[in-house]
Amino acid sequence: MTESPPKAPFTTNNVGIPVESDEHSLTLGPDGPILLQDHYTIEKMAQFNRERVPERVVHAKGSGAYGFFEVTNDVSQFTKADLFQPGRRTEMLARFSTVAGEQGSPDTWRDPRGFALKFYTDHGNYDLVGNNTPVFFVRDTIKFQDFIHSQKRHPATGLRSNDMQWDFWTLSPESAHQVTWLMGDRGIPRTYRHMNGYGSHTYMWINGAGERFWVKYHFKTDQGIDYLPQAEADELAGHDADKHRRDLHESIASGNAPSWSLKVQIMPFDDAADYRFNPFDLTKVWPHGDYPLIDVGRMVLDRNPEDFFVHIEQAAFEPSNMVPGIGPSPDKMLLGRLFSYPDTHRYRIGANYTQLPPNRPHAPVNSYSRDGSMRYTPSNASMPYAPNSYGGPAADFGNRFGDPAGWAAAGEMVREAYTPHREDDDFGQPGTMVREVLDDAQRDRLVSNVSGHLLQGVTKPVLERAIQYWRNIDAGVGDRIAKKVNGG
Ligand code: HDE
Repeated sequence: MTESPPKAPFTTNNVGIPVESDEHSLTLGPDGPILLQDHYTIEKMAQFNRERVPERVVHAKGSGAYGFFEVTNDVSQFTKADLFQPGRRTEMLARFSTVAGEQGSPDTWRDPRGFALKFYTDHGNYDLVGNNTPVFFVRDTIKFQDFIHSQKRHPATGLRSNDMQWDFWTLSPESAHQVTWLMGDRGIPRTYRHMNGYGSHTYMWINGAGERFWVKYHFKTDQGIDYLPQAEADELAGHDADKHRRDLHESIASGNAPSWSLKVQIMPFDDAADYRFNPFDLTKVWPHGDYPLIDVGRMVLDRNPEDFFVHIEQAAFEPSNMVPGIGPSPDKMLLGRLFSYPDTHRYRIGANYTQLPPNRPHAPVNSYSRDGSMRYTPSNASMPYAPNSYGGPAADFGNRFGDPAGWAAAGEMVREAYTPHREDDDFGQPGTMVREVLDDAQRDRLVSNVSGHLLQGVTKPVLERAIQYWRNIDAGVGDRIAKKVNGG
C-alpha cells in the first residue's frame, strides 16, 4: 500500500489560530464588501508591508553559510584565544558580498568582495570582517564615507559614474594599491569559493603570558584562485545576477563543502616602530619575505542557512567582537570600524540584534543590558545593576580573561597623516605588484580592464590624472593605458 504523504499542518495566523482560507477574504455575501473583522487578511497585508529592513549601506548583496573552523597547527605561543588553541573546532558563520551594489545587483560586478566571519567561541563571538583583498582604498576612517559616495550613485542622476570613481581615486593616491587589485583578476572572482579572504588590518594577538604580537590573517581558498574575465562577467550580470549566490548554495547542498586554509603573519610587538612600512597602514601589505605565513587551521562551510532573511540578511558582523587573546591595533580604519558596525546594526535590525539567531553567542551572556524593542531573552543578571550583593555577575577584574589589548600612546591632539616609515609611499607596493607579482597575461588584462573602465564616461581632466596615476604605479603600464584610451 503506497505511503500517503504526511498530512500538511493547518494554516494559522501569526498567533497560531487556524484560518479558514488563503483564497477568499471575508465579505458580505460573495460579491459584497470586505469586512474589517477579517483580521487574517489584514494581518497578511500589514505583515507584507513590513517585511523589508534597510539593506546594508555597503555590502548589501551577499550570501552566506554556516560551518566550522578547526585548528591544525599550534599557535598558542602567540595567542590564548580559545578558537586558536590546539585541537579546537569552533562553529562559525561566513558571509561573502560585493561592496557598492544594492541588494538586487549582479554578483559579477567588478568590486572587492566582503569576507565576513563570525566564530561562536566559548568566550563569546569573535568576528573577523575582512575582504578578498589584503589592502583598502583609504587609510583614515574619515574618508571612507566619501570614498563610498564616489562608488555609488550620483545624487542628481541616480546613476553610477566611472568619472566620480576615478576623480576620487586620482585625488587620493593612497588608493593605488587597492585599485590595482580591483582592476586586476581579483576584482571579479569566478565564484565566492575561488577567492582568498584577508583580515586586511593588522590586529593584536596576546598569549597566555600577556605577551603581545601584531598579526595579519590570510584565508587561502582550497578551491584555487579563479576569476571571471570582464566580458564573461558582463554577460553573466545580464542573465544571472545571483551567479555567486547560487554557486555557493548548490555547492554546499551537493556536499561539496568549500574550505579555506588560515595562515597568519606574526610581527613581534617591538618590530612595528622601525618596520620599513607603517605596519598599521591599511593600504600596505607586509611582504611575506619579511614575515612568512604560519599555518593555523581550516575553515569549512558545510551548512546552508534554512532561512536566508533570518540568518543572512539579519547577520550582524562587527570587528569590535574581539575575544580574549585578540585585540585591535593603531590602524585608524580598524578603530573607526569598531564604532561603525554596532551602530549600523542597531539602526538596521534593532537594539537587541545580538539576540537574533545568527548573532546569538553559544557562550553564556551575563551582561547588564536590558529591555529595548524586541527583547526576548531576559538578562542572566540577578539584579539590574553592578556592583550588587545578590550574586553578580562580576567583571573579570582579576584579568583572568582581560588583556593588555592596548599600546602606549601620547601626543598633542592633531589632524595629520600617519608618520611615514622609511619606505612608505603610495605607488611603491602597487608598482611591485604590477612588475613582480602579475605575469604578462595578468598585466595585459589589467591594462585592458583599466582602459575599458576609463573609456566609459571619464572626463578629460580626470582621464589625464588617471593616466599619470598609472604611470606613477608603473611607467610601462601607464603608457599602455594612455595608448589605449587616446586611441593609440
Ligand atoms: Fe565595512 N562596513 N567599513 N569594511 N564592511 C560595513 O556594516 C565601515 C571596511 C566589510 O557581510 C557596514 O553591517 C567603515 C574595510 C564587510 O554583513 C558599515 C569603514 C573592510 C562588510 C561598514 C569600513 C570592510 C562591511 C555596512 C572604514 C575590510 C559586510 C553594513 C573605516 C577589511 C559585513 C554593516 C556583512 C559592512 C563600515 C571599511 C569589510 C557601514 C566605517 C577596510 C565584509 O558599518
